[in-house]
Amino acid sequence: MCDVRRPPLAVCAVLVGLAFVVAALASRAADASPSTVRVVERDFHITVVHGRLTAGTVVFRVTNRGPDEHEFIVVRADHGLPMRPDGITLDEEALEKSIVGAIEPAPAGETNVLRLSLKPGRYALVCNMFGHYMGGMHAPLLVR
Ligand SMILES: [Cu+2]
Repeated sequence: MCDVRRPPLAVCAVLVGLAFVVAALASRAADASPSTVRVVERDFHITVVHGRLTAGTVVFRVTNRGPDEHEFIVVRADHGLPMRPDGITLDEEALEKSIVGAIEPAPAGETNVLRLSLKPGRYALVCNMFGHYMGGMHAPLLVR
């Protein structure tokens, strides 16, 4: 890397030092990258895999394994979730202010990405297509 006949050794030492600084900055940038939540939906279950989630940008990668279409809704759930009078689906009108993001119903085999900025709190990940929530398509999510 350094030709000792021309640049003095001190210059080499500075260059090596700079390389360490750049590497340290690069690893710090990697630490600040958004949290990723891997979600797999199927009839009628939601599987969620993630590490420790802290407030800030969270990227959801949602795959529908089908066979039915499924939607994906992220909703604040600090105080429970209200049902519609039918007792089968969540009352999305009542939840309007609590819904932080959603992916429209997607066919089996599709993967969609949803990028959200989340505050600390308890959330629920749900599919609220008719009967799907009651069928088991909900999972909790905690953001610290
Ligand atoms: Cu569904």
